[in-house]
Amino acid sequence: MKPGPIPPIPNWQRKAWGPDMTAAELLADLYPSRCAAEPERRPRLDPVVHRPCYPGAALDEAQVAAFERDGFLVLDGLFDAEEVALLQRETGRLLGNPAGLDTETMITEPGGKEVRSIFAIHRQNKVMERLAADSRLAGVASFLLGDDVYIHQSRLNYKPGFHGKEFYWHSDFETWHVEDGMPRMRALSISVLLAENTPNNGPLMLIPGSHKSYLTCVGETPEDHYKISLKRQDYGVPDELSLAELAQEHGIVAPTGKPGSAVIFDCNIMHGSNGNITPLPRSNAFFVYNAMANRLEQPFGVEKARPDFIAARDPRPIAPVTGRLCG
Ligand code: 6CS
Ligand code: FE
Repeated sequence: MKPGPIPPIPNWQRKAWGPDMTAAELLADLYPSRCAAEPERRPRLDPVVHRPCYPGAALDEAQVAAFERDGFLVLDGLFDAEEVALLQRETGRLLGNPAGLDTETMITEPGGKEVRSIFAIHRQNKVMERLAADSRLAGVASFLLGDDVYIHQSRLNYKPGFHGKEFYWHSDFETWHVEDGMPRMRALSISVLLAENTPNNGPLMLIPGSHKSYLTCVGETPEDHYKISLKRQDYGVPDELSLAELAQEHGIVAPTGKPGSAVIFDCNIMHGSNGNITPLPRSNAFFVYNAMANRLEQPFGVEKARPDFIAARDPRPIAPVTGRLCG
């Protein structure tokens, strides 16, 4: 079924998106952060879902409504056992034999040698490149973002047993806007579970509904901030009062699931994860899909943009690939 026409965008969105923006508005920073003495809770100016649902769309009406309302959606059993085995073999190989990887893409745990993340995995591994382009991921992202999409960032987060450290609360968009130059909230992450995410081994925690508020942060971004923030983020993290208010209003959820499931989450949802002191690793593959119309400009809050392995600056639209990963 061909997708229906994208409806004309209402005036309030046209102003934010459309061709009749004034030069001043085009240059305006609509999501300023890390530039005031006090944190603020500002409204989201962008839609969450950029295209109405239609019969045969990548998600059904109920899923679209849930994602719009909550800012995240769990897709259980997206990949079958054979595909999961392939992904687990590949990630084990990458971890066991990092020799062929670009060393700057490998991030170790703070104060340790354990691998915390490997970035740009879709550029360094053929199986991950195929996974990133899979229609069950890229096709869903393209539908929700109402545009062709590209990979803004990919990473394997290992969260090793016993030593996996936490990821403190944050909005990805706040960082991607301030440090990478992502103009608008028209991006999303998809985490593919490669090991069982249990309530105990540091699953992703989310505040449902928090994606509709923009919490500005205080504090000036240090030079080359990514060299520490990818290990432990101390700037671009919200204040405790705002966090407490959001958690009070919306609660906190920690979706768990079997390997092969996926969690889609909006670029601006407040999320984090606890450390992992269980013997079980919590490894996930994350792909960040950005709309081609939302490709990076100059960073809105720092002089120097982050390196390309963290934030792609020469986007190529993905042609989603259908069919199983292992043929
Ligand atoms: O700075 C970033 O882009 C990365 N940091 C976190 C904590 N989440 C998003 C992304 O992986
Ligand atoms: Fe994040």
